[in-house]
Amino acid sequence: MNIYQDIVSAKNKGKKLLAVLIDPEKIALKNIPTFLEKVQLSIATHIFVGGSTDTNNQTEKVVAALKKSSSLPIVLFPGDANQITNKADGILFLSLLSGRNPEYLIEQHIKAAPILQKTDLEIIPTGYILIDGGKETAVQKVSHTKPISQNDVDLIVHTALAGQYSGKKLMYLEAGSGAKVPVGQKIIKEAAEHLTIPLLIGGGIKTKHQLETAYKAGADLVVIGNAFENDVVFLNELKKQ
Ligand code: 1GP
Repeated sequence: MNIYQDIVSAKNKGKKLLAVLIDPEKIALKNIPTFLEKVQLSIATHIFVGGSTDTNNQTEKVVAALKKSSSLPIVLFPGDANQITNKADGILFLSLLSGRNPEYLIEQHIKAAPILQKTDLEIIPTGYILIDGGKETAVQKVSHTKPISQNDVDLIVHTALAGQYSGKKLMYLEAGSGAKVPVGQKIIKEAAEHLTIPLLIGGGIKTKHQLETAYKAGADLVVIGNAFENDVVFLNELKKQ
């Protein structure tokens, strides 16, 4: 499995990708097999696992359960270095580029380095840009950083470009989990036009229309968490043809 190369190939072919985000703090282990059955029937291409916090250290157990019943790549999307487990296939090594908190720009990475060195995880350097989604989100609270306004398109694009120039292999524009307003079309379009690396969009996407709008604007991979947790009907609407 080469997660990154597969994302790049999909981008080059114009094939859109969808990640189902599972928050280990929210999913009950016993519900995983049934949930995964629906995921496998859908157009989802990846499973991301992570949350801003994992107080009860559920990540490893959840990943192990997912691995048992799914053939999709399982990618860690960790809020901090404690959420790393070798049982997954890869990890988004995230830098919170919209913020100015060294903890999420380099400190957590230093803590993670010796752990990662002992794993076989595919490490994917990813720029992470928090964009105002109309409510204070967990990332904002935990990271003590402010999101960039949706009106500040230039700042978002310049931040993303700076990330690409410093070697990030993916760029994730995030409105925050449960955002009222997802990342806007204009932002996605501008970012996609300026970047050459794959573009990930997430936060507050709850309908097929919003998903298609994000793809049309230029998202290569969309991440959906809350809407699938709360509403399996939506997941069923995204059945493979
Ligand atoms: C959060 O972008 C992801 O980090 C997904 O957000 O849970 O709102 O879909 P939702």
